[in-house]
Amino acid sequence: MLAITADAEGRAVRDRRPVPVGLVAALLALLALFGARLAHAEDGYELWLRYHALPAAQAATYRDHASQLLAGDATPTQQAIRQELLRGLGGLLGKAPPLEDTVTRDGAIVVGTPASSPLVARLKLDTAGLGHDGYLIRSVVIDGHPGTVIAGQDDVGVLYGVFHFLRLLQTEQPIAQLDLRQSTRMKLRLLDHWDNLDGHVERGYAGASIWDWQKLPDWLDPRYTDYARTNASIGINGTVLNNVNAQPAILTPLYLDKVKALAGVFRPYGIRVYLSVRFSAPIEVGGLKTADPLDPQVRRWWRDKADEIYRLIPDFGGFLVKANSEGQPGPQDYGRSHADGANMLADALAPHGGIVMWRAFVYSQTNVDDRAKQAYAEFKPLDGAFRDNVLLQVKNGPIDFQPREPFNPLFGAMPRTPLMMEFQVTKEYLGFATHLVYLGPLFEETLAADTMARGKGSTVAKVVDGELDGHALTGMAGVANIGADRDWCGSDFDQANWYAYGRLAWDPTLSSRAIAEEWTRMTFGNDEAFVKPVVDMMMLSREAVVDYMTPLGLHHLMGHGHHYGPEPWDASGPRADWTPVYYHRADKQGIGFDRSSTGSNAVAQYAPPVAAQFDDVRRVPDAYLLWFHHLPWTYRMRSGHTLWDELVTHYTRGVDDVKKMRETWGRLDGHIDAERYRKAAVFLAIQQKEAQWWRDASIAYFQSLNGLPLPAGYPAPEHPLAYYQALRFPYVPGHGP
Ligand code: GCV
Repeated sequence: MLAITADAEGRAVRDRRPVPVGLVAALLALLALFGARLAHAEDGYELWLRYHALPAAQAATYRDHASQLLAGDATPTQQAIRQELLRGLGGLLGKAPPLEDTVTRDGAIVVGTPASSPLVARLKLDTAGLGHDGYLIRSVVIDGHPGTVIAGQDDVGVLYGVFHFLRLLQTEQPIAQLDLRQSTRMKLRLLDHWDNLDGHVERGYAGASIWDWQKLPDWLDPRYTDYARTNASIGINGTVLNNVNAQPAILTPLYLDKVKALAGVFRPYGIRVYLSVRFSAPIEVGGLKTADPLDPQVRRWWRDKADEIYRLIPDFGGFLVKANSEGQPGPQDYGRSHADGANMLADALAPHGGIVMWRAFVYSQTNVDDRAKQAYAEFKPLDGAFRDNVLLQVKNGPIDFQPREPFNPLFGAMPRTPLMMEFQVTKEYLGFATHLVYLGPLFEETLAADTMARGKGSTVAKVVDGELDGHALTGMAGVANIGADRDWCGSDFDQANWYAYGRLAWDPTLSSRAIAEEWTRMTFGNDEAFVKPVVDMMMLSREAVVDYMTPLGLHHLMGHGHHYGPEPWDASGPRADWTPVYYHRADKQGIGFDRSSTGSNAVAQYAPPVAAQFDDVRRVPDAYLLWFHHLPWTYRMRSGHTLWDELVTHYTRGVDDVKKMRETWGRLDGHIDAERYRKAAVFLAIQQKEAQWWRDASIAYFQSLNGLPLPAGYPAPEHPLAYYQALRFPYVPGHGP
């Protein structure tokens, strides 16, 4: 009998020895498995952890540095480390190096902590200075043999180091002379899922929730492990499982058991679970008559609930709370402050080491003041009033995850309170899943913004990572874009936003371009003719969406409720600050929200030098012009154009940029697998169609107000305004129950 096997390069090899029947069966089973893998070959499921075989020459070089593996398996995290190394090296190099106990040849990879590995201990590395979760990767000589050590102070640090090491291989970096050291100041690096218990994801564009509550706690979908691995690969160390518009049932024993099961899957990967809680849960779940945070019975209820949770999940992270915002209950229902509410929960969690993330996304229907000012007005006076285990979670901008916003004025304004960044990874306002918009530049722009709060260089990143005001409890949250779609995020390019968020949560000073390149190489391969144009395209994409949706500081012009497409004319209820006309304030004469010192004076919430710049129409960056100023259509811009002409130029440039992105992609056929290529091509076509729609509908509407002609050479909207106004979309994903 002849057997066909494969050599390290995957070439078929004939073997003339007889093969036992059992082996044939095993081979057939393997083939079936391989076939199944091929069936899903490039459906995006593997994300950036594909570990597909590297080119033969590159793999051969790496094999010299991966001749044997020394990795313990005494803890679940160590087992996860081993598995990842075997899987990663096995895939990338064609064959994983053997696991051994002693270094016997050149090219060993040694992983562990000084406590878990006598070899690492013997090397006397400076792991203590790495801090929690930190790691180093170093080329060393062990027992006379050159090798590589991946070490941390704790198991999770080692796991992160292993992912970093694999990334070096995936991106084909040299590994012969390594001396890398990585630590983070960001203690909490979290994903916030807006997942409801019925499986619907609020503002989710990638299918249903990945949490199968019905089958939990018994059925642990293997996807949960892949979720944990993927997050660990970018340093994410916590997940808030449910929507901030929280259903009280999550706190019942039925659901807590399910939460416990998920926590068990995530634990080896260094990921803790957190829950969003509804402030009125003591009434709905506890049967009390009130949820007043100063009521002794309410306080006891939360203490008991915290005790119950920690009995089940000893490393439970804590609570995320949306209170007195958009109809959610909160302490103000009882005449108490946000600090009273947060502190009550903090007191319940403190004995167990848990934390409260209290959201600053608060604005009121009855407050007639500029919505952009309300969170600051509410929270700034409470600086210093929160317990030590409370963080205030602040959205990047003062309104709501728009394509571009100035940084939130709370950053830098509350030195005695740890402020946690909240970014939105899901693209609620940036074209959902089908628009290719790489969010790295948006995140980077916010983090690099200088609040000037403690002088020059007081960047938002330094506020958030605690450096500016000396906070040890620090964090970042990203509203997840993950769903049950096979590709996790609704599109392959949206995976880059999950990736970029995680990388920046670990190190907020990273460059978004460098992150895009890393991601592209890991996700699609290292073909230089592909990588460069794709990274350029990604870097262009954020400015493109700003241009075709909301140029020059415009904001909140999208469809009512569902947020799909343009509706700048919308003036419907139930509240003014949910309508575009509230934000653009356009009429026959001009456009823009006057937040200057002669308007709502929102500028005064920024540190004086920033306030002065934003207040001055000649100094405010064009990108924020209509955010802070109301100007005549004929206002002369720096470019020499009138404001109206400039606006039309930007709208048109946005569409042109999408056309360019499409052309770029069009030239890349054949460089990657057909499945992912085709999906991105179709999505780019959708994006072009919708960018045109945004441009044309916006121009048609504003032109109906100002009656001005379009600048020469700029085409008129394809349809009359009435056409765009008549469009209806009753079943938009991510919206409503
Ligand atoms: C979870 C916006 C979104 C809501 C979201 C809210 C929030 O208003 O449209 O869906 O609710 O922000 O962040 O709480």
